[in-house]
Amino acid sequence: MKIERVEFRRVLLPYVAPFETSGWRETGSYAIIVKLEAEGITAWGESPVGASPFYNEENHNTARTILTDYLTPMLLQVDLASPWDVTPALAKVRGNRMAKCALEFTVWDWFARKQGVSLAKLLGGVRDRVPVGVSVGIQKDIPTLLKVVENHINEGYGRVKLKIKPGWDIEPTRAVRERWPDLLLQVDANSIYRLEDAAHLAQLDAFNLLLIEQPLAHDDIFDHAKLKPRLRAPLCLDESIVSPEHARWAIEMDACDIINIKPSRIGGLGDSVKIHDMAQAAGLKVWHGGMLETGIGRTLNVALASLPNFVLPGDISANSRYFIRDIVTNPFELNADSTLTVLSGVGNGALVDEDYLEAVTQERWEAVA
Ligand code: SMG
Ligand code: MG
Repeated sequence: MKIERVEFRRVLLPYVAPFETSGWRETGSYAIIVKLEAEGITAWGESPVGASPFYNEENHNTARTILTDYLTPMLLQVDLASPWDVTPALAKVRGNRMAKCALEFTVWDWFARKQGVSLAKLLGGVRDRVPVGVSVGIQKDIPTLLKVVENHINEGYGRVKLKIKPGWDIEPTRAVRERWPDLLLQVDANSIYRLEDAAHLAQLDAFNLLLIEQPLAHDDIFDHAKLKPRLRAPLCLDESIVSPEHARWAIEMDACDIINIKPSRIGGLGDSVKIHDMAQAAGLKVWHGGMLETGIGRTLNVALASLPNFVLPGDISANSRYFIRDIVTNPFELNADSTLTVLSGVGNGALVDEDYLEAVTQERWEAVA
């Protein structure tokens, strides 16, 4: 397959509520939406790249530059036999994985449509429903946090993740655990602590957590390996695992018990499947993380999470948890058992609301072969 035309849009899609982590606060998504055309088939994809380089090193401006100057011209020259050909074709560009995923995701959708199968099937999915939870940002005080968590439990979410940071860690986690003794509960520090904080972090062991996510630096594996034996709760890596090689290093160094797979952080679905398989072979569980994707990215998150070793609930909530209005006309609804239903139609299954997409587009650019 040779790509004939590819159109990019940078949108600004407002959230229902601001989302705050240990290091930054967001009020909307600045995703890059991709529409690709070849052989009469139109495919859709998304990079959920952020407004600021605070989660990883990229933002929507760097992604635009790298896509325009390098990635798109490189991919337009390649005759693609399968979606697995995209990552090697772009490998010469170092890093910039959120930019790369915009193209890689869209090519997967194209091949699924071409073959007349669902993206989940093409990826090797085995489940028709995937367990999900909700990620709760840092709140102004504990009563507010309890109210927010209660609302999500009433919506049907069976697993809650709390964002933590120094000064907002032990007490909020204790308060949620005391109120809901049986809730599936986990925490995420987004890289804010250092190894010297090990004894402090070990206080979280009192709360029967499913996992502690990425306590140490975004590019660290070594100190996580030193931290792991000092915690009883399973240690999960997010930011640090950006490639199959990083996953292998973490496994060989015994730096984590669990891996959070986000295909955007990893730069593609293909490398995400590789990490899923490596973790499974090594006896490590994986779960699907989230980057507050729009309705387009959400379809591929659910498709990927249908693979067998995604055994813990994902950060893949229903569309209405994120956006006042989404850019698809077929949003996911939460099932009563805290799952989302995997789409079984052809391709990723997103039905794009092109009028609303146009309304939220801030910039548009394209490349033609
Ligand atoms: O998509 O539901 C979601 C959010 C999940 O907490 C979430 N993601 O580090 O895991 C993480 C964060 C990154 C968010 S960056 C805005
Ligand atoms: Mg995380």
